[in-house]
Amino acid sequence: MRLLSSLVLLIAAPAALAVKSQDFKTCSQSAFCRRGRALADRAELSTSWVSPYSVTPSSISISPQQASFTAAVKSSLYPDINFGLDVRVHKDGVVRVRMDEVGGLRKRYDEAASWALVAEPDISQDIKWTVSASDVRAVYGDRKEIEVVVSFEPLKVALYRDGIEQVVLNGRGLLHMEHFRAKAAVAEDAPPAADDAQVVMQTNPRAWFEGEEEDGYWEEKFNTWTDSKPKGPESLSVDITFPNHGHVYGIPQHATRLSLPTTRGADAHYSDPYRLYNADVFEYLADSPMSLYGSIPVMHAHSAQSTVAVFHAVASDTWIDVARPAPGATETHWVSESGILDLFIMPGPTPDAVFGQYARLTGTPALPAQWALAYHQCRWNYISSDDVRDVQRRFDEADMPVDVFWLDIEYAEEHKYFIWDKKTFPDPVDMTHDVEAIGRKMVVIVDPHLKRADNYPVYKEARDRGVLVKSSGGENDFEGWCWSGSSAWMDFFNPGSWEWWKTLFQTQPRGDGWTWTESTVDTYIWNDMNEPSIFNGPEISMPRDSIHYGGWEHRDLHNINGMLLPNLTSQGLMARTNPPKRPFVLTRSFYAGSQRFGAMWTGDNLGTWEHMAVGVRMVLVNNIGGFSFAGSDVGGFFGNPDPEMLVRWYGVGVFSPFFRAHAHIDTKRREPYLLDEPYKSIVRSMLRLRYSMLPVWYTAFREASVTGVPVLRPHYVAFPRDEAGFALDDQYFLGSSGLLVKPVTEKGVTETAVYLADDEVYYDYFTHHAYRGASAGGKYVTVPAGLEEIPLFVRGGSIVPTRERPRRSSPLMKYDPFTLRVALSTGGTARGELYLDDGETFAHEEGQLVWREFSARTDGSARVVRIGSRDLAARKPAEAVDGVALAQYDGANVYARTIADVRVERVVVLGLAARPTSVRAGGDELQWEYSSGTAADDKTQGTASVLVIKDPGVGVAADWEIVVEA
Ligand code: NBV
Repeated sequence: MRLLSSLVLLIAAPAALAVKSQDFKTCSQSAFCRRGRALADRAELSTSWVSPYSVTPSSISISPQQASFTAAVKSSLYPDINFGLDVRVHKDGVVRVRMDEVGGLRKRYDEAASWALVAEPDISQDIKWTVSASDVRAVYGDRKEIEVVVSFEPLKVALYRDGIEQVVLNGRGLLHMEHFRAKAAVAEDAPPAADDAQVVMQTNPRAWFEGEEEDGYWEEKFNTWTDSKPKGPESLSVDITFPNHGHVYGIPQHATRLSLPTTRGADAHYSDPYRLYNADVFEYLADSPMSLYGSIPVMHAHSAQSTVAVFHAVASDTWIDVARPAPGATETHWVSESGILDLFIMPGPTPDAVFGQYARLTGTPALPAQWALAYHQCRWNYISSDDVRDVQRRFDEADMPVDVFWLDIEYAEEHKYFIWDKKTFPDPVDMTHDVEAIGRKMVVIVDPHLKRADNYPVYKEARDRGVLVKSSGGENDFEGWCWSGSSAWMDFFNPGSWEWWKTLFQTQPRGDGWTWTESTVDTYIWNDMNEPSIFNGPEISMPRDSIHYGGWEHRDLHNINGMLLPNLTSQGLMARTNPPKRPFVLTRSFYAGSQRFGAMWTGDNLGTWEHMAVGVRMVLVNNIGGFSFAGSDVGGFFGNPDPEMLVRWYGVGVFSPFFRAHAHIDTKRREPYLLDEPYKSIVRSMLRLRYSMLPVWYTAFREASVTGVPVLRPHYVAFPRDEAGFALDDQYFLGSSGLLVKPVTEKGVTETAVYLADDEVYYDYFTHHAYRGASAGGKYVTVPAGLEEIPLFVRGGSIVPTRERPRRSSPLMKYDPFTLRVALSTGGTARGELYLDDGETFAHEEGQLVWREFSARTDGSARVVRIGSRDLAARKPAEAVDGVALAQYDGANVYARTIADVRVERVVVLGLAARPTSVRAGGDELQWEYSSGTAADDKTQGTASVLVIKDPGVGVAADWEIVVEA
């Protein structure tokens, strides 16, 4: 191990080990960010500042269908430069505002949306723009409650709901699309220097607007790198104000609070803006607005009255300032290095509505294979086939379930991905088959850097096809340094790479090219380092003047670059079999739309309590950004967590959508079977808890994959009107299940405070202790949180389906019976859902599925409780975001028949008002036990009554009713 790790350290360029904050730019080290912030400062100081941009009224052209219009935009400072504005309203009320330079010296990058959007959105049929002397406006919505107003002079776009301003673009006059210019011409134009800002504004407004100096226009240095900027300045600044929303969330990925702290103004929490520039930040800080591995330029703005959101489809380096000029109002300022303005305004008015609107734009999360929701065991590295077999054996001996074993970069000979190092992995296919014996899977890493070696077929074929990124100037293939030494990078923007890359994953030989014959159709993929991470590059990434297909500079598309690898890889995995199986690809880098291709994780976290806590928040914010399938390395990537920390980290992982333990090569082995007692048993119970709840996770994922409403839901999503919960980010709900969890992320804790938002009963999942919330402003309750306890509650009114037979892997649970936990509300009712399908193919898209609704109703006298199950799929044929109707659904479908014998083996009813006198199904008296509990009649503060009905003789996929009489 030691030997291997020092070898790796040698291979890694020294730069990789020296990465620190100083390797990444601050705003003041980034010329366009400096320019953007300076403009905001000048505008702030000036009393007479007005934006130079205006719409030319005579140019307005409304489309024949009325839903969109185009117009010419001018800047009073540059009358010779032309801009075009295009505003359209989608069928679901989303407003898209695009602005580009027209007929300029060059073309701005305008393709970000084409990668992010799942399809070209449908345009509304319900819009009529009205043009007046000062603006163009449209009113729409069911109640005609929404109004969009585009003011001409200065250009301003505002969205109102019920007459209240929701979103305002350029209200502060910070819109600036730096037009392309010729170097010499600008130099001649250089404004005279002056000290007084007001004087400059009057005498030389251009200088006032753009700054007196050409700050970093044509070249920029950072540390030892020089960025040649052949295109000159082309940044884009826009202010977006939410005058009536006091909280903003989103713009993952940052290690910070869910409700974004301010970055500007007197009370600014951070001094730098939030940055979106995908980067491999070594040992990242647990509380910082710095950029991390992925970027989703989506921001929700929320108040008790409404939720709105914006999505800016821009792919270049972007800095976002957040200020709170007054409580209940938020100002933001977005500055991007290049690209067009392509802004989607989502009118809400609720978080769920926004999720649907965003999902219609960028797609819902793919429904994962069910095994992918189980436990994953990773490490850098399991060093040999025998090591993998040994780890598997030890999990089995310890009676700990696990579904997936992972191989990091050391499986690959000289880090030539796909190529097994036969010294350590002499029998990869046999090893994989051994893992697959009880339905387990292997995940193997494939990074986007290709070793420049003629004996590496993947590199050779990519080079010969001309599908590698070019260095500045566009002549030669770009060369950089990564794990594989001197490397080249795939350019997935090149369509010539697409079909070819997919063929690599074929497990059968192909006449005209290399394929991965030493893999199986159950080998899945991990894409790392795809920011891209380049050890000897600026900010550990690719020089911005590198050239991609179509002549675009890397700076134009940096933030979407990382998304293309998992996109094509997942397609490659699907193409291996006919019919296809659901792919699984884990990606480190991501962008808006990445949710369609697999899972993400939060990268190289540290084994500290702070990182554990912020990891929970980062996963939550990723859910807000539409990317539910998220997790952080359980245990922390760096460091050796003590047993207490490791146990708590498992508690976090059990309630993360993606649940994987991982560790750096220099850490001690920490597979959970190595723990001593009592830790080992605690982790075993936690793993079993996750497995028992796979039906809940799967049902939540299915809902997200249809509606876009995320799997993890923070309080503002679950209770959008409850102000007291808006800043909460350490507890959350799991899908629509009614499960509320608060993972413990602090050392030495024995109890914790949990916030209950409403006047409902919440039952402790394990002890059945009942807690009652409060109607106004919610209430905190103190709950036990010892090391063996995860604070987990079922909200009254929920029915939670689980499978409680301990198994070694999730495929072994396929025919296991179910337990239903019926948590009665204060009104004596409950409901829940269960979604099932084969868990691995796409047959569900043809209606091969089971989707049940469970309900409990209490009659007026509260003496009879009827618990029933009915077919939900038959009743809700077109719930989907895109109307993916369950048209072909038939209750007796082939899949449903395969589980016809799967029973409900236990029904646990919490909170019955009185001891039953009889419990019957289909007229037969059932076996049951009842304990009356100690809770008062209002079901609060005490142990709830528990009725356990044993083996009620009902099928999980059948219609039935159980009648409980008191
Ligand atoms: O491939 C090695 C690691 C991997 O284990 C980790 O999960 C990634 O985030 N990888 C980064 C490369 C470098 C780590 C210092």
